[in-house]
Amino acid sequence: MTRRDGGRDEQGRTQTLERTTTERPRLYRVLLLNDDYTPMDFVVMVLSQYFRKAEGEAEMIMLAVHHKGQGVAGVYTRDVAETKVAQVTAHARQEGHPLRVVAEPESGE
Ligand code: TYC
Repeated sequence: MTRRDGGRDEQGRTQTLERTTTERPRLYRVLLLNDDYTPMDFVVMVLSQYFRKAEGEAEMIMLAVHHKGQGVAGVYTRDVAETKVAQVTAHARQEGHPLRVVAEPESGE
């Protein structure tokens, strides 16, 4: 909903636009990438602490990443996804692990 008049009336007063529909924000997948050095236990800890996965599911996702090269840790709005990428990357580096974590938009691009 954009207006050529910049949302102002003839007197230059700001106008209000009513909207009856809402759009859902774009969602981003946070992906874990496999590497040869990050310990399996650390990846399981990441999945349970940062992505709230139960122990069994965390182990399944970690093993799927280990075997297939990458896997989805969770799906979030952009800010949350980027924050998790930053937090997990910082934690991994602090422990000396090369774990790579990235966010990508859910629908293409
Ligand atoms: N491949 C690692 C190992 O054998 C485990 C691992 C799993 C690393 C998932 C990263 O995203 C990852 N220790």
